[in-house]
Amino acid sequence: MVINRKIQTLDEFTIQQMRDFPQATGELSGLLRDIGLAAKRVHVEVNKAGLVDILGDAGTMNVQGEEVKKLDVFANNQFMGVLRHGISCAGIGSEELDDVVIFDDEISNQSKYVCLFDPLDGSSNIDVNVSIGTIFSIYRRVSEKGKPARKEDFLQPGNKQVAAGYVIYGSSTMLVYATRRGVNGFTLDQAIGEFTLSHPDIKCPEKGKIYSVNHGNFFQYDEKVREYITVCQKKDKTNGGPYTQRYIGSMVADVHRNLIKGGIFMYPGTTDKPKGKLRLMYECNPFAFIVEKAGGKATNGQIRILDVEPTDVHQRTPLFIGSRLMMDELESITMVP
Ligand code: AHM
Ligand code: MG
Repeated sequence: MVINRKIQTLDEFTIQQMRDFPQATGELSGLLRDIGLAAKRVHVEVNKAGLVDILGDAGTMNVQGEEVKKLDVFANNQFMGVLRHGISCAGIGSEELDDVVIFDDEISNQSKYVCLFDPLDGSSNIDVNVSIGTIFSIYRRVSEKGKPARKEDFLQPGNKQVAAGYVIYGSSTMLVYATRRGVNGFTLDQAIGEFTLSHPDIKCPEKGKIYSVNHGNFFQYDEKVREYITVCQKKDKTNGGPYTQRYIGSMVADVHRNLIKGGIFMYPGTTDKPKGKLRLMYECNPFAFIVEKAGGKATNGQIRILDVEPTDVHQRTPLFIGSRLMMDELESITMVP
């Protein structure tokens, strides 16, 4: 086996970034390392999802008489576990849990950060072998250090994120994260069990040819959104087209592809669900932070996603996100009064 020693692992990379920043305490690197560890454990389970009983309902028994955890419950427990036992996180919010969990122990109360995550997004795709992912978002707490974290630490607008990222369990497993210094992607090298830097300094192309939306809801979207989708369908060689429609139904995979290739992803409000389906804190804010840091844009149809003031950790929002010039065109149609 040839080992490429020039390739940096996730740990080496975050430590290198820390060395460039003498004031850094290493807590953020620790947090990312913890997330990387949980991601590796989830990767192992995702890869054997078809072989074991893990698709069953939570609480059922497998043939050995052991309790079977659904994969999304397993993922939630892994992420919560590493963050609880690490030294950098004072509490978590998860799409899987009704309320935030404040760790409230001596070490956690001294921690600088709180973390929100969707442990397994796109989980309806698990049993059909389609890519799924984990999405995470990190905030510096606003409450007093030394005491337990508080609800207001979690209810901060997305523009206060310190870092955000996602893991995609796809044809390979990748971890992509953004800080204010940029966006970097790491592919899991299964030979050494480490995430290694494969996509340094990711930039979202300023335009692309892909639009991603659930066409099944077309007649439930408002008139302006329908008009934009029709513009996408009518693109030809004379005006930057033709466009391709790609919609996996797994946001991590859809937005990851558009981030790399250029494109736009939309989950608009519908007549049945005016706020759409996606969650502001677990899905939209982290992706808005990543895509903006890569040069793209993200809105709720009216304002920047990152400027939405949250009132509930589970709140939903319409989402439009992607390449800058494609977002500009969308806005020129949908934001006209
Ligand atoms: P989940 O958090 O329950 O998995 O739902 C979120 C997922 C996204 O990954 C995806 O973009 C969307 O739901 C698809 O929804 P729909 O089937 O309504 O198009
Ligand atoms: Mg989700």
